[in-house]
Amino acid sequence: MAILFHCPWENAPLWLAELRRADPGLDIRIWPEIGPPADIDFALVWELPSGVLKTLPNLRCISSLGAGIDHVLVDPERPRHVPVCRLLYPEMVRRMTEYVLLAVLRYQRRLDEYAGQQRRRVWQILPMKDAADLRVGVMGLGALGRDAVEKLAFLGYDTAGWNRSPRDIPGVACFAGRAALPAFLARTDILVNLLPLNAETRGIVDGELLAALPDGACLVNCGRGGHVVEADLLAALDSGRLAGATLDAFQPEPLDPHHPFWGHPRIIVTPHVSSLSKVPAAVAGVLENIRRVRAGLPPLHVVQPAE
Ligand code: OXD
Repeated sequence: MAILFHCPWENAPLWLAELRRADPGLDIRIWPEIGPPADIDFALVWELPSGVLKTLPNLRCISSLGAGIDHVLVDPERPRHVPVCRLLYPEMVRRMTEYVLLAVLRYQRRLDEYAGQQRRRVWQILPMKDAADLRVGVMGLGALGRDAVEKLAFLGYDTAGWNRSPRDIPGVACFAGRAALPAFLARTDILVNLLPLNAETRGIVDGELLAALPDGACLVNCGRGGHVVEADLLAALDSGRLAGATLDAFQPEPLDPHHPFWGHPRIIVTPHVSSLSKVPAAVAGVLENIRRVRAGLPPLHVVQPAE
């Protein structure tokens, strides 16, 4: 029994060291040097090239190295009977919520405008809105979206959430399904995207969606670059309809050095750090799933893809 490991990130050595520290007995095979494919029962991967998973006859679980599994679902030959799970641990949720709160507070308290004033040595007090007067909408009410919207509600924002299937979150106006999207958008001054990327949600942040937001709205994208139609976003910002965008996910990553997002005065770019992995906590979850799968139990945090 062996683990197939594929991590294209620069912190791959840290993941390996932590896996080996946490369980020195693990047989980890780093793709492409995986030895006999029949040895592999667990795949721990990010962007494993398509076609590899189907060559593993004894595979019992595919675990993403992060919150999203879209990079697994793009493999058309992925064995459909093998469960796909994501990572989910308290620090991941907390880190994402911190990022969302930071972005929302930054818009509410007009920090970027004050930074601009500071550069020009201007002392000028700008009007501000109370949290209760700011309508924040979170798209995607999974574990991350739910925590973020709950904390926003706790801070007093006028919160709403939109999800594929219905959710009930105290203090949050919940909208479900495509038909409810326009009503959700119409009452959203700051739109936070935490949707999973799949065939239904790819390109969802397009000109039509942005036009359905009130004038002067802002976007916070912590989902995937593939959710956003970039030309439509730039057009909405350039026309002034959209006041700002905080973007943490791009397609492809890293963002090309010549990409117009970098230098745009109304865009904040961060390098996919909204919920940066806390490797020891992540590894503890992975080991738990390896143990479960090897004991014949279903892994935790299995995702049923909406393909
Ligand atoms: C992700 C992550 O899935 O960072 O994007 O975990």
